[in-house]
Amino acid sequence: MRDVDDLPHVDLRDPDSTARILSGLTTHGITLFQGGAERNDLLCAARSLIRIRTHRDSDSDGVTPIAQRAASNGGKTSLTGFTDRELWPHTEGAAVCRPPRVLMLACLRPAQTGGRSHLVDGRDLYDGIARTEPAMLAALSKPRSAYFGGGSGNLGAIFEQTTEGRITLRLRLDELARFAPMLMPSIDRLRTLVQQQAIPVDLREGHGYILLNDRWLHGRTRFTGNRLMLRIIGDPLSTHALPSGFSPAEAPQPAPRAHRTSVDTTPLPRPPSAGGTAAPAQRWTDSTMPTPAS
Ligand SMILES: O=C(O)CCC(=O)C(=O)O
Repeated sequence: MRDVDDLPHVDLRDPDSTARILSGLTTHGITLFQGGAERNDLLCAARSLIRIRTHRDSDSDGVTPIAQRAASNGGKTSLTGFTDRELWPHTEGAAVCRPPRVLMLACLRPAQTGGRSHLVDGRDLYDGIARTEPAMLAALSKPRSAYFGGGSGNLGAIFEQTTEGRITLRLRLDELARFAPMLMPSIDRLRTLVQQQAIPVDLREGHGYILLNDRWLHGRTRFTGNRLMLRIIGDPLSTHALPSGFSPAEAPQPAPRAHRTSVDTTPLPRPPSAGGTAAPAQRWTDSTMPTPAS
């Protein structure tokens, strides 16, 4: 497994930091940074790279403070970010049609205990599965097999191929995810792989990461203390021409016939909000969940 020292690092105060972040995003899909203890420094760095998206939970400049909020513990999964609870590695905005392509997270105040970031490279995940478990890869790439969100979520596949032949990853493994019956045998295995491949990172004050959200998953462990992170999401400026997702080590292979016939390939039925009536593959809780922004 890779560790944090294998990933590109940059200091936001360096004059060539934008170029170095871009280089890290191009080669690794991620760059870790330091020197980002001020909100304005983060905004400045973000604006040189992306068009910032504002959303339900952000301030008007697009920055979202991630801290425990007194009113955020009503059990709503889409608000778990604003508690002290663990967040499993996930894609930001997995439930929306076009998740933000880039996510930036900076630590303004570390936790007293815990709150460690967990980062998972979707390319390593994909390549590992492709090498050893092609039937599972075929299942995870099946159109209309994974639904993320509450009443109005997104129906697609965990791994999707782009028109350029690259692969994008979209995943969350909490109560706002449900999967076609054919995927269920693969989901426990996938959960194990995500856990095994998570790179732990202890972000100190002013440290953070910027990553391609259609390649990397991000999460954190539970924590104590007055932890404060700032999150910015958006899409690469067109001048940077950052392609979606990642190139797999090998072109996607069809699953061996014996495996292909052994799985139920029924696609996920339409979600109830879209008029479907079939039973969910996993506990369906949208009656208690608003449309999530994260
Ligand atoms: O608190 C963190 O470190 C990550 C927050 C997060 O994953 C989110 O808000 O989606």
